[in-house]
This record gives sequence, structure tokens and C-alpha cells, in this order.
Amino acid sequence: MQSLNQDVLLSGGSNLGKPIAQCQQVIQYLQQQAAVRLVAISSLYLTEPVSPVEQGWFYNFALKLKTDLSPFDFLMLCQDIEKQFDRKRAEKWGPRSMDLDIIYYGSQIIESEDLVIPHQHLAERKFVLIPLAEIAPEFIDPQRNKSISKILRQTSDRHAVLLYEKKWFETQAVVSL
Ligand code: PH2
Ligand code: MG
Ligand code: MG
Repeated sequence: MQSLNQDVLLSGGSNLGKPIAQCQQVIQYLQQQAAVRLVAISSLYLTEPVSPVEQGWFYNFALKLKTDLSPFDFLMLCQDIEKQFDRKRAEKWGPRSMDLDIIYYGSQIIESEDLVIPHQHLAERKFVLIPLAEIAPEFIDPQRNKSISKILRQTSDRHAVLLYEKKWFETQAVVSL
């Protein structure tokens, strides 16, 4: 029996291909992983790109889950999922079919070349903070010692983040039965 005792907060997003279907597929894929238990799924948001590169708006969401995987194994799972969506890493701030970022891994602080947790840009990104604040408002950032809802109240990011659909995942699951 697995304990699945690490709490992970993820941010997902897509603005290439069929973004909404891809976001739904990521969740379905994670639900099939024995080492992962999904705890909460945020609403789906339509968000203005935060980028110097001209591109379409993103669909963004956040997930809360429990896992037995180490942070680095979890990173490999995320990269594996991105590959399945044909994610090309050509342009740093460019459009992408799927981006899955680890924002928090419990209260761990990791600063390695491949992985930085808490995510280095989270406090300047409403497209990360708004979905996260919906599912984990009281979660305390271990570096700032502040809740996610407080970080959101204090952010200077003014890019648009629009609520697109609240029940976007459950609805689809029923339709696809
Ligand atoms: N991801 C980026 C850069 N800019 N902008 C929005 N709105 N949503 C994203 O997911 C996003 C972005 C790099 O990962
Ligand atoms: Mg990202
Ligand atoms: Mg990423």
C-alpha cells in the first residue's frame, strides 16, 4: 500500500494544437498513474501570454496531488507528459502544446540546475497564482512564509486572467463515458 504522502502543486498550460483537449488529457493521464493521486483540479482559465514573443492566449489550470515520487522523478514524469504532447523546446517563451510545471513540492526548497522549487516566477504570474489560490489558498510558500492568497494579493502582474470554465474536467469525463 502506497502512502502517497508528498503534497504537490502543479501549474499546467497550453496555447497550441487543441489546448482544452490537451489539458483534459493531462489530467486523465495523471489519474492513471499509480504513484499519483489527484486531490483537486482548478477551473480552466483563459490567460493573456506573459512573454516578449507574440502568441495566442493560453488555457491554464492548477492541480493539487499526492505522490510517492521524488521531486526529480516527478519532474521526469512532467517532461515525459510534455513529450507525449509533441512539446518542442525550441523557443524559451514561445507557444507550447503542453507545459506542466511543479510550483511546490510540500515545503521543500530545491535549487538545482534542472529544477527550482518553489517555481522561480510564481509570484509574478497571475496565470499561476489565480488557479492555485482557488485550490490551495492557505498553502504557505516555504521561502516567503506567506500563503498563496497573500502572494496573489501582492502581485504586480497585470496580465489578464479570465475564468473560462469551472466544471471543465468533470463535464468532459461524463461526456466521454
Ligand atoms: N507560460 C510561459 C510563458 N508565458 N503566459 C501565460 N498566460 N500562460 C502560460 O502558461 C505561460 C505564459 C512559460 O512557461
Ligand atoms: Mg512554464
Ligand atoms: Mg515548464
